[in-house]
Amino acid sequence: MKNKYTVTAALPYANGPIHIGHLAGVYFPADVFVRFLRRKNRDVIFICGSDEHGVPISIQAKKEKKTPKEIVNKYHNMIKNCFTNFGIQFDNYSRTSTKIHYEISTSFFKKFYEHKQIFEKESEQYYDKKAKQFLADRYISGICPHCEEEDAYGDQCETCGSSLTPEELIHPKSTISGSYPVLKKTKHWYFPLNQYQKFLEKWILVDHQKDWKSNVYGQAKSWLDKGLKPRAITRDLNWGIPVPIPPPITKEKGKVLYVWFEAPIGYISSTIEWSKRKKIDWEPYWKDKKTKLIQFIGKDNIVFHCIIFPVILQTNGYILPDQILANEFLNLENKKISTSKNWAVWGHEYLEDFPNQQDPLRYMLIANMPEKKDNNFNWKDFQRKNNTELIAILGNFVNRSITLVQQYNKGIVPDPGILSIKDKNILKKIKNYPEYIGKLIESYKFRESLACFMDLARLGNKYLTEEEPWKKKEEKRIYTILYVSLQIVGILAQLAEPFLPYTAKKLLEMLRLRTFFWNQIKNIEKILRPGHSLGSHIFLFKKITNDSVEKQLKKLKKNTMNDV
Ligand code: B3M
Ligand code: ZN
Repeated sequence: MKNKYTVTAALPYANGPIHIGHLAGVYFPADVFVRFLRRKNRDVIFICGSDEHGVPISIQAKKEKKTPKEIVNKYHNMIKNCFTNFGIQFDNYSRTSTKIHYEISTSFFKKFYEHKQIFEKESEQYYDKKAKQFLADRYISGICPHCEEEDAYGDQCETCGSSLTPEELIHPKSTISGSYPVLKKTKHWYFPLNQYQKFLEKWILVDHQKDWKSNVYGQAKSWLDKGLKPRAITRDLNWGIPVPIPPPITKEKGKVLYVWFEAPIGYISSTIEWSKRKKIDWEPYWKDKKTKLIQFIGKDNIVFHCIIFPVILQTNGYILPDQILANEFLNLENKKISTSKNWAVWGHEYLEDFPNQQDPLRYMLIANMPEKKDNNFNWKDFQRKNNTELIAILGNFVNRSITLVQQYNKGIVPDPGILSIKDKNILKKIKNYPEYIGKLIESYKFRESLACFMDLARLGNKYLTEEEPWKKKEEKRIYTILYVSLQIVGILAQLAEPFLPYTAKKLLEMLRLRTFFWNQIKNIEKILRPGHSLGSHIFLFKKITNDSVEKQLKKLKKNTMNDV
């Protein structure tokens, strides 16, 4: 039996559409990785879904004057379509409002409760008497004790960046009613994370010091260095999964599971949903020691995936993640992407403005992925990458090769004839690319793997330009050059899919070629055999004009002006 891979991508909050920061940070790298594993014929499932609970949803509902349910329905569908339209191929895209997720997440809670692995504690929290509700940190604002900004939130000051607790705010007020909140006693269930300090230290600091990315490792370590404290896993909110309290405590009302307790369990319930649909056992994907769990997450999700979720997994006999991958942030035109300021490029709007041009954005965002440090998206750069890389290198090489074969040999792959030393070297060299690129993807170096793919296109382009078949007198030599070029086009067609799935499809169609498993490619003597007739020519990319770039820049400016 083949070893299994369970790959998860962070469940996006269904409180707004997907923007380029999400795509570059989590979903494109995860999709590249999974597409590659599938092409290696690995047994892999790719799991995601919408995160439909938590304060971000209630806040958006208030803002849009809608119910939380209406909000999650609206954005769940938008997000799901956006992923589909960008070619992100999840095996299952679920949502945390499903019955199955309620059952699974509450069963985890109940088990902790029954085994006395969680405890109750009373504390004082801010309460809005007017709105008759406890206030989540985000619902409290006040003066920042550090920079004296007026509108700092109860969890963070967006002006100076300090993280805060509501008690630290000077003159706290409720953002719901504007009234001054009072402290009121409330009871919650706590997870004694401190008891798992040793286990986590061994698992993270000893087992994964070398193979985790430094941003993830560093954040996890700093939590451990500070010493873990018990953490509440319930909240006083009226939107969420009700705490499943067995008899003696049924009087507790309005308490829900903390979203960061139940949302990660959503990966499991989404897998179970998939397994029911596919009639395949889900347990080996989460419990077999040989299965690799790989989690792609956002930078601000690190602690939950490195500290809280692993404890939930471990105490229930599940496997622990092998890798947790987070990127840094992507800025837009040198400014922080901000949903509230509408400073973003939204996935669905991009596709309206650039229909059928998924791959240029995938290319741009993979090439500029903020792997080690924050990175920047700007429209001019997008235009440059599309026009001078995708079109001028990849597109140009493919285009020239195919049209020349049509012109000189009726679209039929010619015989190689007599190969020069240079030809032989090139034919040998291109066979190494599947392995080069594969190794980079396997070590999560997505930018480099894409650069390596483009090197292959460059190599082909250079070969054709240097050999100038159109200037050759001897027909046989022309055939040889076209044969060699076509082999390069063939390998490009085989290797493009993880990065540029739409382009790969067009390439394969144009060549009338089927896909091979990644490891087979190097052993195939001739990717395109002499005598094989090619399909008709398709243009791979469209030029991005100055006008369309100006339009995008104007749109950004207008959005922000409207909003302020
Ligand atoms: N919904 C946070 C976010 O969208 C969150 C991730 C949950 S993963 C279980 O940034
Ligand atoms: Zn501040």
